Amino acid sequence: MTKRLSRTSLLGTAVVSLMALGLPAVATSASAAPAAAHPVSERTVADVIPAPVQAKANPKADFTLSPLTVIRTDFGASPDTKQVANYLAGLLRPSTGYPLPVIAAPNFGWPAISLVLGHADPSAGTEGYQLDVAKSGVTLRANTATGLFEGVQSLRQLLPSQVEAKTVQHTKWTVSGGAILDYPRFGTRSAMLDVARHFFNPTQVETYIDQLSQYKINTLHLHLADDQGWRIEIKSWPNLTKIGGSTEVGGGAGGFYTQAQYTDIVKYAAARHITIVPEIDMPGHTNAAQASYPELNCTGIAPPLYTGTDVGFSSYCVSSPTTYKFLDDVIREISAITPGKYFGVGGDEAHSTSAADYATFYSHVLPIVAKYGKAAVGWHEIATVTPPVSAVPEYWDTSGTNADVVAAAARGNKILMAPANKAYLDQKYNVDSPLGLDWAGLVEVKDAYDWDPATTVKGVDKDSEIAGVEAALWSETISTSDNIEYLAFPRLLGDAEIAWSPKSTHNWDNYSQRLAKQGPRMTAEGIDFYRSPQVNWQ
Ligand code: TNX
Repeated sequence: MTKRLSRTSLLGTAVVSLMALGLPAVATSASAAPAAAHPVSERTVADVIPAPVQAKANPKADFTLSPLTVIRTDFGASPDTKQVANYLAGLLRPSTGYPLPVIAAPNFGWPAISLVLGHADPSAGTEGYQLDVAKSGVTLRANTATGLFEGVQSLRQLLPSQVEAKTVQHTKWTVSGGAILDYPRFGTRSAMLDVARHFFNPTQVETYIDQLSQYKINTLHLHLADDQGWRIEIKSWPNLTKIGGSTEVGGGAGGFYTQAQYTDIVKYAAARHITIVPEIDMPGHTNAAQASYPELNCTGIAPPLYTGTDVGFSSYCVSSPTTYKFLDDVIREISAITPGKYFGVGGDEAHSTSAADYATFYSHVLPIVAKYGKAAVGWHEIATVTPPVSAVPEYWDTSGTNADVVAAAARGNKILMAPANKAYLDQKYNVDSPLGLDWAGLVEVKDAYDWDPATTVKGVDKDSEIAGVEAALWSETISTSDNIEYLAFPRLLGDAEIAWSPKSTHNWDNYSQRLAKQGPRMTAEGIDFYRSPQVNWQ
C-alpha cells in the first residue's frame, strides 16, 4: 500500500483523503487513465468457465474500477471473509496498480466491490454465490466464505484478461454488467497430481493450486507414493524418503516433502478453498517403500530402486504383521497433518497381489484409516472388497461397465469419476503430442469436454450416486511446471465445467467459444497451454 502510494505520488497525483471516513488515503492519477481497452462486449457474465447456473448479461450495468474503488466487507466480517477480500485485492492490485483498500464498514455509497456473507439466495448452498454487477458497484453474496471465494473466481473473468498480469497494465478496468446465481452440480471437483513418478516441489504444487482454484476445483489429490518414489516424510520410517525419495522416473534426483512443507501446502490450498487428499498407493505400486525397508518384502530382501514406467510388479507382504504396523504409522502420521476428511488408499493395478490377498490386505487397512478419523478414497478396484459406505471408489477405466462399482453405488458408496479416456490429463492430445501417454487413447480438448459423469458407468446414472469428477495428471512423461500446464490446460477447464455446471449448459459449440476467450487470460497468467486446433483461439 505504501509503495503504491509513493509510486503514484511521484507521478504527480492528487491524494484524496478519505480519512474522515476512516479510510486510508487513496491516490488518483491522470496517468492511470485508461488506454485502449478490448470492448467489454467481448466478454459477458455468460462467458464464465465453469458455466454458471444462471447468468444475465446487462451491458448497461458495466462497472469500472478506478483508483477510488474499495473492496468492502461487512463491519465485523469473519476472518474467512476478510481473507477472501484480501485475496481479491491481491489479485487486482498488481495489474490495475490501484490501492483497492480492504475495508470493513457499511456501504456509504463509494465505488465498491462488496463481499457480503449471508443473505444469498438459499439455492447458492454452501459453495455457491450471487454476483451482481451494477454501474455503481459490484455486490457478491454467499452463504459461506467458500461461496465468496468461488464468486471471486467468476468476478475475475468479468475483467479484461490483462487483469491476470503481474505488472501494471493500462486499460479500462470494466467489469461486465449483469447478474449471476451459481452453485456446483457436484461437491467434489478434484485434480490429481502424481508427484511420485516425477517429483514436483512445493512451489510447483502451489502454482498448480492457484491455477486449479481459478476454475473452482476444490480438491487436490496428491499421489505421494508409487514404485518410483516416496514423497512424504514419515518420522517413524525415515528411510522411506532417504532411500525411497531419492529418485524418480528416468533416474533424476526425486525429492520429498518434509511434514512441515506438506503442512504448508495444505494451508496454501486451504486459503484457496482446496482440500488436499493424500494418497499412498498400495498394495501394489510399492517398490519405493519396499526398496527402503527389506522387512516390507515377503522375501526379506529389498529390491533395487526403480526408475522405469512399468506397473503391476510390486506388492506389500500381505501375510506379515510388519506391513500393517508400517501402514498404521504411515496413515497415523499423514492423517495427523491432514485436516481433510479423506485418505487415499490406492488399490489400482495390484497385479502381483492375489484377489484373496487383496481383500485380506484391505480388511486390515480400511479399519486403520477409520481409526485415524478418515474416510477412504481408492481406485475403483477397492469396490471389490465391499468397503464401508464412507469410502469413495474412483472409476478410472474406459469400458463403462463395472459390476463391482455398480454394486458399491447401490450400497451407498459415492463414486468419483475419472474415466481415463476423458479425464486423464496425461494422455496425448494427438499423435504428435510431445508429452503424455496414449494407452487410454488420444484425448483432444473436445474429448475431454464431451462426457457426462452420469453416463460414465452403466448403472451409476444418478447425480446422487456420484461424488464428482477428478482430472488426473500422471507424471511419467512430465517433470516441469510448463509440462504440467501443457497437459492440464486447457483440458482441465472442461473437467472443471463438467464437475461444476448444470448438465443443461453442456454444449461444445458454446463451450469452445467461451474457452477461446480464456486464451488471452491463460497467456497473461503465463500458463503454457496447448493451443488445440479445435478451438478458435482469440
Ligand atoms: C494407470 S489408472 C495408472 C497409473 C499410471 C497411469 C498412466 C491407475 C489408477 N493407475 O499407475 O500412471 O495409468 O496413465
